[in-house]
Order: sequence, then structure tokens, then C-alpha cells
Amino acid sequence: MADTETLVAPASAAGTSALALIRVDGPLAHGLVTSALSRSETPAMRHASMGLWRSVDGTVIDQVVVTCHAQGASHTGNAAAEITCHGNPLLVRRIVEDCLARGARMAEPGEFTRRAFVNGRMDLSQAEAVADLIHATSERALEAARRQLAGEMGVSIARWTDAALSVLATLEAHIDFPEEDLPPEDPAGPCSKILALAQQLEAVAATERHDAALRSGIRIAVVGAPNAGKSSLLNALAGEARALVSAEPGTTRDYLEARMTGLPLAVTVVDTAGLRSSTADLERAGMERSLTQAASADFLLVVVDRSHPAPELPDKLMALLKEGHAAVVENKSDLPSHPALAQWLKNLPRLSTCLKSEDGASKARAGVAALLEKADLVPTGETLVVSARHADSLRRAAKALEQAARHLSLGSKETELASAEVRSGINALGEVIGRVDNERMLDKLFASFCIGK
Ligand SMILES: Nc1nc2c(ncn2[C@@H]2O[C@H](COP(=O)(O)OP(=O)(O)OP(=O)(O)O)[C@@H](O)[C@H]2O)c(=O)[nH]1
Ligand SMILES: [Mg+2]
Repeated sequence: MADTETLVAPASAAGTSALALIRVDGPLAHGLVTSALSRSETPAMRHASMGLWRSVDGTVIDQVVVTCHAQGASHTGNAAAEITCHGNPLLVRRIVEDCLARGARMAEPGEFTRRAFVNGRMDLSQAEAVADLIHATSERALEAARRQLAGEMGVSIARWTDAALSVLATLEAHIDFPEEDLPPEDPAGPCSKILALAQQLEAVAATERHDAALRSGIRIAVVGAPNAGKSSLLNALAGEARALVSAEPGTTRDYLEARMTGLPLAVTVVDTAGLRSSTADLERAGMERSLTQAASADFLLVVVDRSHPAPELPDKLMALLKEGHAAVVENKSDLPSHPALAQWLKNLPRLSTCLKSEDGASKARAGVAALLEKADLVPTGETLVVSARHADSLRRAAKALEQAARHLSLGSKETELASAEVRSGINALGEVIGRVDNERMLDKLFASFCIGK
């Protein structure tokens, strides 16, 4: 059913730009642009039509290009128009106000996408992907959003739902026709099928750990004793001389951030003050900050000067140096290695670097990128990463299926209970793509969008 109200909103970012886009969606869209352009007929669908936009009182606002979309063939399924004007916020405001004067109303955040979802033009996971695509800050995040927008999540949900439905059909046949000539009930068949499905859903839900990495990137802290080459490493990873490097131990006092370039994910590297026993107040304050940074980082690079014995680092830091969460960077590979170092933190992966040369810097970048891939911090291009909302539904579906399997293992008297659990599992799966009647959930979800989407 087409919407009855006509919405208007700027779709491009606020501020000055070459061009700006305004969206109009609903029954008045075509009539509104036709009269604003002083045309006698609606501009041809999906054709760019140039003209002067006149306000209701007849004053020319701007020269614009209008594209109309027919009902049933637009993003939302409604009759719609897109107006491209010059990118001056005053012009955008005047055209939007004129659309309001012509009977449209201002769209709420996310309302266009919500219409597209409610009108069945996309499922809920695709609607969410619109926001993700716009906010993606790295290549990999873009790729993940693009795949979700293309409907990959919906396809997977349909496959899992089909699998659960086929089990449900078997169970219900035994409930409805217990006297009929059905093959003898063998709980092991459906039981193992639903357990396998539950396991698969749990595994997909676990990809949620990568969601934050895709959304906000990851943070690496560079820590270690003074003079080991931490700032040199930061500069190498950032690809520019961001931090001061000096032979004097204790050069870096405050922590310093830089973006690591050339990775498919947004990675922030934090250089910290060297850790040693010091009595100077300022240096101690810097070291406190180093520890705070280390505690909140997703990954730690412990830099050591390999010509020195293993450094004495605070217990608080040592406790954070766990496999999968940290690596040792043995710097100054141009100098002879100290024999005691090989045994120090030997369970952690190691990278040998020489940060005095540009060549060494680019090797260090590649080495760190490989360490991050190995540490499973970065989702591969192939995994479908789910959001917290998706993971929650998938886990509930998995729990319901496990519960169903438990009932089945107790014998045929529990078949009815098992089938109810499978049904609730199917409902939970449906929530991911929005087959659910929950206005409040939708309000919350779309309110996080910007206006114009
Ligand atoms: N020989 C050699 N010297 C290096 C190497 N990398 C860095 N250095 C030198 O080591 C010294 C310390 O480097 P920084 O990067 O400032 O060390 P840091 O760990 O940040 O030191 P603080 O900020 O004082 O804790 C500088 O003189 C660098 O030029 C290397 O691979 N080989
Ligand atoms: Mg430093």
C-alpha cells in the first residue's frame, strides 16, 4: 500500500558543496515538482529535467535538475522525485521550505529507508546496511555493508529458516497423524539436524566480535621500555614523522595517536611513554597514561631494543600481554641480539624490525598488518559479520533449537514441546530480516539514521 503523506528532506550533507540533493517521496511528489518547474506535464520518469524552481509566490529560487521516479519503481515504492540544486545551504533550505508550502512534510531520521522496509522493498538487515554503508570508515567495512545491502543476510536467514521448517514439518506430521502410516519416529534424525543448525547459528553470531572493528576500527598501543624505538615504530606505521625520535630515553611523555595507512580496516596506533622506574613526577604521570592506553587497546605491540636484556615492565602491563592480544617487536635488528631476549614472552608472536631506514619502515608496516590478520582482529573479506542485534536474534534461535533437541531426546511425548521451540527459533531468525511486528524496535532502529536517508 502506498504511503499517503509526502516527505521532503535534504539527502546530501549540510554545508557548502557544488551540488545538493533533496528528496521528495509520496503522492504529491510529481505534482509538486511539475508546478515548481512551471511545467504543464510531469517530467519523464527517470530522466534528468532541467528547469528553474519557482517558489509558490513565483520567485525563482535556483536552476535545478529534477528526476522523477514512478510509483512502484522508486527506492521506497512511492512516487518520488530527486531535486539537485546548487550546494548552498540557503538554497536547500528555501527549496525544502517551498516543498513544505506545497504540502509535503519534513521527514524524520531514517524515514525514507523505513518506508522502503515497510513497503517490502528491502528487508530489515538491508535497511540497516544503508546506514552502515554511509558510515563505513574503511574498505572492509564498505565491503561488508555492500554485501549486506545486496541481501546476503536475507539469503542466509532464508536457508536456515528452510532447514528449521523441514524439521518442523516432520515433527508436526507425527503430532497430527500419530496413527497414520508414517515412518517410525526416530528422534536422532531431526535432533542432529537441529543441533547442527544451532551450532552454525552460534558460529555466525560469534562474528559479532568483528562488528566493532568494522564500525569503529581497532586501536593498537605501542608500549615498552624507553628508547626501544616505539616512536620510530609509530612513525613507520603512520608513514610520516609524526612523533619525535631521539637517542635520549624518556623522549615521549604524553601518548600520541596516528592512523595506520594502507590497511583494509581503520587502525589507530597509539605511541606511549616508555616504562621504567622513574622518580620524576611528569614522567610517572606519562607512564600512568601508557598503562591506561595499553588497557583499552585491542592489540599491543611491545617494542624492545634487541641489543639489550629483556626490559622490566610493570606487572599491570605484563598481565595484558596474552596470545592473540599482543606481539613483541624486536627492534634494532642491525645490532647484535642479546641472548636472554629469546626466552622473554616467548609465547607471543614476534616481528623483527630495523626502523632506521625507509625500507625497514615499510617492512614493519607489512609485518604488523600480517600480525593483525593472524590475531583474528580483522574480519576476512569472506566472513559475513553480524551486528549485536543480529547476534542476539541468532543466539536466541540457537538456544530454542537446542531446547527442542533436548525435548526430542526425551522421547515422543515431548514432540509437541520440541515443535514449539523450533517455531520460536524460526521467529527469532525472522527478527533479523524484520519479519516481526515490533514498532518500538523499528522506531529505535530508524531513529539512529540521519534525516534524508
Ligand atoms: N640502531 C638502531 N637504532 C634505532 C632503530 N630504531 C630506532 N632507533 C634509534 O633509537 C632511539 C630511540 O628511538 P625512539 O623511537 O625515540 O624510541 P622510543 O621507544 O620512542 O623512546 P622514548 O620515547 O624515550 O621511550 C633513536 O635514537 C632512534 O634513532 C633501529 O632499528 N636501529
Ligand atoms: Mg618515544
